[in-house]
Amino acid sequence: MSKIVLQVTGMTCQGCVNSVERIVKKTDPQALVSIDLKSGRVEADTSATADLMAKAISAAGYEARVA
Ligand SMILES: [Cu+2]
Repeated sequence: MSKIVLQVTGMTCQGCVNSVERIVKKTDPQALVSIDLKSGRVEADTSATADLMAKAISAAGYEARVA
């Protein structure tokens, strides 16, 4: 497990936060994730790479880049 940080745009409400959290957990069920809606900052302790996580989140319609 290592810590990754992503910058995600397109999250506008708690529902979006929940969706992104679900995507992270689907990509890595062991992931510990914390999401700040205001800043769009997504931090996760995960064994998945930041790139893979960003791709999964982007595929759901948000814009995610490795921070
Ligand atoms: Cu939303």
